[in-house]
Amino acid sequence: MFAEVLLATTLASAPGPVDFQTLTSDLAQPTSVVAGPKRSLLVTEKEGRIVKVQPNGSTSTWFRVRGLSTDGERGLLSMARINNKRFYAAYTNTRGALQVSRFTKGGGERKIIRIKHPDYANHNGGQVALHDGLLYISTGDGGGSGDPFDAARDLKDLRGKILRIDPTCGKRPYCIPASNPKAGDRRILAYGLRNPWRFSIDGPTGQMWIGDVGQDKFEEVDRMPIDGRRFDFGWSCWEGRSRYDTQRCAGRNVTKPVLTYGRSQGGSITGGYVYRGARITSLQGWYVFGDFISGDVWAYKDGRRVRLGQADRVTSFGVDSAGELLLTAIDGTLARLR
Ligand SMILES: [Ca+2]
Repeated sequence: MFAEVLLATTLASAPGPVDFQTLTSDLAQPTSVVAGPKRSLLVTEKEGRIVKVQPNGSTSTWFRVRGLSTDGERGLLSMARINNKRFYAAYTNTRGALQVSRFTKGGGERKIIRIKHPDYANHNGGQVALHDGLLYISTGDGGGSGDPFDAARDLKDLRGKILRIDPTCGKRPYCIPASNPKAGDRRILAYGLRNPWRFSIDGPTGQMWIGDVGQDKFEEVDRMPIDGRRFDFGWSCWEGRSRYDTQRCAGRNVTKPVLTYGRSQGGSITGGYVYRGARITSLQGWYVFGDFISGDVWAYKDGRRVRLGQADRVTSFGVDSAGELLLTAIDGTLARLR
């Protein structure tokens, strides 16, 4: 009896469909959204513009990142706000490298770190996130197909990774946090990734959630604590829970994905956020993510996945100043989940 009540309660608490309320559809290939000054939102566009969106949906140019390449998957890929004037951004420079810089509105660009990526326009990673003063950066495996440089497992190569650095370090562009892994290249927090286009850090649990875009068969969500241990997520030995290149498996201690899905459900994962807002009670504590190809948006928690709705060509999720979720789509839409 008690178990049945518990089960019923658990099932009843699953989130139902959510609405995607369009705030504006005037954007040009938006790639990410963050909370802006006051109640505004800041949206990065692929071509380098950062757009300020007011609560009433009106838009204005807030900043322009220059000197980037925009072919294929390249462009201005994400930003992390420091305050009303300063922010970090990740973009591909004119040589194709992933450049992470600190910008000051009305001021200059302070280059923090650059990861070379000259061969292919795809798999640039490109998420930046600021958490407890440290900067987290995702990088792709170098592009092409099948990890051609065998970069993802290589701890001497910064591609196919998530890095953590301290970006405020006196005269140096950055330094290595004392809490980072002790062995090898200490900047590397996670490896064995293919194209971790979007990741997020859930403050209350101290977990990082990574959406890693798959090769031919499987999209995946990975998860790790950000306590300074380094995790290997398997690429390109594994694609999801399936062996991909058996020549690249030796000596690895791989952490399996939290969830995977195949081509019947999508073809390019867009990682999201654990919902910590107040407005959608049933969604609290669920990880929300989507798929760029199928347009499905799902929520995941404790082994369960439910579909929330449809958002075609979703490029990113974001969180506003109240903790509510947003999404951007490549057709120019910024929408609020509610
Ligand atoms: Ca993996």
